[in-house]
Amino acid sequence: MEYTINRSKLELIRGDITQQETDAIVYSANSDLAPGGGVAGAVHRAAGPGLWEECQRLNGCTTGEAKISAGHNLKAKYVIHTVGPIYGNTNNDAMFLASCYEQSLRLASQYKIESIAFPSISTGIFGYPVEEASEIALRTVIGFLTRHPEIKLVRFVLFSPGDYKIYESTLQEFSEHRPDT
Ligand code: AR6
Repeated sequence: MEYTINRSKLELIRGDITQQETDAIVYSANSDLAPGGGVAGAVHRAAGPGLWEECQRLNGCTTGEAKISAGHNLKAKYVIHTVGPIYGNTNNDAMFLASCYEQSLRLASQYKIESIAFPSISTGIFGYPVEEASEIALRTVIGFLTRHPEIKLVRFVLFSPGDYKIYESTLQEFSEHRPDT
């Protein structure tokens, strides 16, 4: 599914984030940026050991923050590492989750990245309900693209068909209620 914001494109696909040819890919990291399970493990495996070597010089990452590194063996030139909230740990889950997307996009803009792919942050091991998370993710990205035309493409890469459907229906709802239509 596609949604346009001025001249930028927001895209939803089913797939594997490690295979994306966007300028940057984002993944949900732990605070040490160490290879873990889930999407973090997949990204570190595909990027090779050089990614973990570089990560050890980045001074970790706090919840809601984002760091950037090279893409190493990935097709993407950059990897953006962001730490999502563990659902239910604080009263500010939504704020931290929005911050992950916002901080990642700010880094993209600083590094002149024009295309970027995101997984569904916090909705695996960290337990964030996908419906709620999809609203926050899509709203934050649409808001950013409205203000930052220099980012040409944001792609959400959903791993499971169920997650894809949920993101699709959230985006469908947003497009039915967009102010300019
Ligand atoms: N491509 C796209 N999405 C993927 C892929 C992939 N290759 N693999 C999994 N997903 P999770 P979290 C989806 O658990 O909840 C790690 O150990 C997955 O289906 O990876 O943010 C980190 O080190 C789910 O929808 O991340 C952290 O400690 C989504 O990615 C912690 O887990 C996120 O699932 C982060 O937990």
